[in-house]
Amino acid sequence: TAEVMSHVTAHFGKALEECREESGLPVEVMDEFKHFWREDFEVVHRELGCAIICMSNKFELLQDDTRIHHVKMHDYIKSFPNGQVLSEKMVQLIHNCEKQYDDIADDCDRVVKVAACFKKDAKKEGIAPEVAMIEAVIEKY
Ligand code: BOM
Repeated sequence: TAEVMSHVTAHFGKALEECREESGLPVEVMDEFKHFWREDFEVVHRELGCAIICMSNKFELLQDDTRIHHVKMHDYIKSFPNGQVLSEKMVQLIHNCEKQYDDIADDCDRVVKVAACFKKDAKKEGIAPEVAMIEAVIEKY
């Protein structure tokens, strides 16, 4: 659900600070990770892909091939309130997007494509949070 996704985003987003430098993502492009879900935020910058890889690595959510580690992603999402109702759907959506962009060799370029696809599909499925929902839980993390 969007409520659960707001918790996951609030927690995951904290790692952006640690990844700002090495990813080269300018503050002007994205100052806080919650804006990922804004209606008018375009998920297009290669550096955002690099940042998502770096952030995911902080929580060991990726395999060596930079695709999601299904078991670890499940466990991560399940660690949030009501996480079990979102984890399967979320892994499914991400994996489905990974399959569509498997031919892109550059990891950052591929991951930003996967992330944009995930955002679009999450909205379609009604599990994309409003930024206000993320703001409401961000202080918990
Ligand atoms: O192929 C690697 C894909 C990496 C995962 C991309 C998922 C989308 C990240 C952007 C949105 C994040 C919101 C919540 C945290 C997800 C772990």
